[in-house]
This record gives sequence, C-alpha cells and structure tokens, in this order.
Amino acid sequence: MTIKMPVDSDAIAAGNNAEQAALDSDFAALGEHLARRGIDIEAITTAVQTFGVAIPTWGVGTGGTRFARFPGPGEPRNILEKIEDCAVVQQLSRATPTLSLHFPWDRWDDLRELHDHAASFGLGFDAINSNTFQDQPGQQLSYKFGGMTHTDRAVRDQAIAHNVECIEIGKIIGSQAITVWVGDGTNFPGQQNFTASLERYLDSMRQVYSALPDDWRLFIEHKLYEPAFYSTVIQDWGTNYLCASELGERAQCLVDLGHHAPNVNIEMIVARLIQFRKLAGFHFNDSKYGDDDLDAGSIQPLQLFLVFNELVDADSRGAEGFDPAYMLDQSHNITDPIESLIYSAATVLSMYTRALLVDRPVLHNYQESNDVIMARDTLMSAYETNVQPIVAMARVRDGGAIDPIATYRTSGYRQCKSAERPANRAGSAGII
Ligand code: LRH
Ligand code: MN
Repeated sequence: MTIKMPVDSDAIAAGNNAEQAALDSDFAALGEHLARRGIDIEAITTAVQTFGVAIPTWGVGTGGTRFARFPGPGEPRNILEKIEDCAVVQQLSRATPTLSLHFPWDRWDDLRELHDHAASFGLGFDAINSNTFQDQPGQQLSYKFGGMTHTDRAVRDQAIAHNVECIEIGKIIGSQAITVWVGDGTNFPGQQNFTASLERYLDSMRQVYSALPDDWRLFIEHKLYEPAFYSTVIQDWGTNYLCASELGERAQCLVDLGHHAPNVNIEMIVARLIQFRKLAGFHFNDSKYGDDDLDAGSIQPLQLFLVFNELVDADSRGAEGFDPAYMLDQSHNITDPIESLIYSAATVLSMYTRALLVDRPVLHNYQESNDVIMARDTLMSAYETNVQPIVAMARVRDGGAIDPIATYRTSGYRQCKSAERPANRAGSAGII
C-alpha cells in the first residue's frame, strides 16, 4: 500500500537539496569529535532512527486556557482531519509514527474507516485516553463530583462503562493500552473522606482492569491538582504506585511531566518506577508553574535530558519489564500546533540522543569512587554536545526534512487547510 503524503515530497526534496551539503559536513565533524570520545556516530544515528514519540490528537487543534482560546487558521474539525495534520508531523519529522486518541473527543462512527485513514498515512495507535472529567451532551449522570470515585454507584458505573467502551474502541483500531487520568478530588477540607474516595477509585479501576485484553496495559496518570484545588484522588506518584500495585502486573504509572509540584525531582521518580517495574511511560511537555502543557524541553531542557538519562541507563542495563510508552501531551495556545509538535518531537529526540552519548562505565566508576566533579562532567559533557546533525541525519535518512519547520512553511500546508477548512470563530475557553 503506498503511503499517502500530505506534503508534496518535492517541497521536502527542494529543502533538503539546499541543506544537505552543510549537514554532511556538520555530521562528519561531529563524527570525528565523537570518535575521539570512543563513540560511533553511525550506531547512535541508527538508534535515533528507531525512536518514536506518539502525537496527542488533541494537540493538533488550538489549545486554550480557562480565560480564552484563540483558534488558529485551518483547524481540524474532526478526527480524520486531525490524523491528516498528524501525518504532516510524521512526514517531516519521521519521529511520530503513532497517535494517542482521546474519547469522546475523537468519536467516529466508522472505526474501521478511522483505522484505515491513519494506516493510509502509515500511522498507528499508541495508548487510548478515556474522559470522565467532562459531561457530554445527553450524558445521563454528571461528573461534577467526580466519576470513578463518585459517591453515587450509578455515576461510577457510568464512568466504568465509558472506560470499558474505550477499550473496545482501542481493540478495533489497534491500541494496546488505556490511559486513565481522573480529575476527581475536592476543593475544600471536609468535602470528601480521603480513604473512602480512594477505596471507590480502586473498586472502579478493578472493573476496568478486569476488562483489559491479555496483551493490554492500564496506565494510571497522577496529577498534583486541577481541576480540583484542595485534594486530588491520584495526586502523586506514591498514590499512583500503590494503586498500580494493588490492581495488578499490567497496571503501571504514567508520568506527565507537568503534573508535579515545582522543583520535584521527576527523574528520580522515573528511576524509582523503573526499579519497581511500574513505569508505564510519559506525557512529555514542559511547565514553569502549573500544568502549563508547554512544548517539551522549552522551559526545563536539562530536566528532560535527565529523564532520558534514566531511561537510557535502564535500557542499557536491560532493566526488567522496561517498556515505556512515549507520548507528547501539550496544549498549543499561541503557536501553529504542527510546528510545535515538529519542534517538540525533535527536542525529545535530541535529549534521547544526548543521553546515548553518556559514557556509562566511566560515569559508574566516578560514582563508585565519589569523584563528584568528574561524575558531573561525564553527564554534562553529553548534555552539552550539539547533536542536531545526528537528529537531522536520522530524519533525512528516513525520508524526512533536514529543516522540517522551514519545509512545512514553504509547503503552504496551513494556507491550503485554512482555505479548505472554514475558520472556527468559536473563541470558547478551555483546552479543547
Ligand atoms: C490532564 C491531562 C491528561 C489528558 C488531558 C488532555 O491534565 O494531562 O493526560 O487526558 O491532559
Ligand atoms: Mn497528560
């Protein structure tokens, strides 16, 4: 089956022809530099070519805050158009071969058509996301006071049924995991009993866990606060770990980088979850204050590198049960979502590449001998290496663009879509 390409491949070829010579010389120079450090640039580039991060379908529309949303031109109006925009990111970046869908935001009557539409662009599906944090038109019972932890069993049953329906949808399109993030919590002391709420949560999640096909996993996503502002039922990695352990082997903990209090050492949480075989994967994004859902690595690039350092360390030592799912989860309020997703995919690949450059036996020896400065230097010299030539070479070798943002802009894709798709004037507030 020929893979459909939303961007004219001549535009990519033209852009690459202009950039190839410079890339080749930068790549050769970096190769010499790395060879002096005993590193084979070809082996690194091959590893980078196999790395992928999933795109959140809710990320190709314009995001917003509770104050406002400023819809951009040519916004996708349904999942088929969202998939086409995701295909642009994959065609140019070659790093995003899978999508993470959200239901009911991505509801489509003909799921076969949805699957085939994605496959026609060479795209597959990562974890599926359920939604019991909003009331849908015509919904029987409200989630105002929660869903999976609501005091009313009927509301919990409605929430459980929705998660089971998401699993059924996922089975048809080819997902093998469901991410359950619940916003359930309280705004005031005394509003709910902490223990009773968590008991109700576990009772509900046991029913979702028992509906999992044998080859599926259940990803539990913790979050410090919002929409609840005093307590959140699954508020931190500790509660997440306890629940995942309580539910069973195929329940694991998903780390959304924006879901922690400021200054929390997230890379250490990652190390812990790997050590106890409970790391589900990630929602990559960045933040300065709250769950800002900004572009990955845009505010705290070192933190993202240190997370990848733990991941590459685990992979290099063959950590048991290590099989994390990598996904972006961002809200693009003021940028062209396609540009932010292309940029973020490249940033994630750049941090993965730098983590591959860490000389782990040397680092281990400095750690064992408490040579603090040389241990730091071994890690930071990897972080401070400009790996752009490797990330770009991996892209072009896979048929992508050496400079994907420039190629996207010269392709005129956005202009073409804004002509094709009527402007969505609705400046409603909210993330979607
Ligand atoms: C919650 C969250 C969760 C999604 C939603 C879009 O803040 O990170 O992963 O379901 O954003
Ligand atoms: Mn998330």
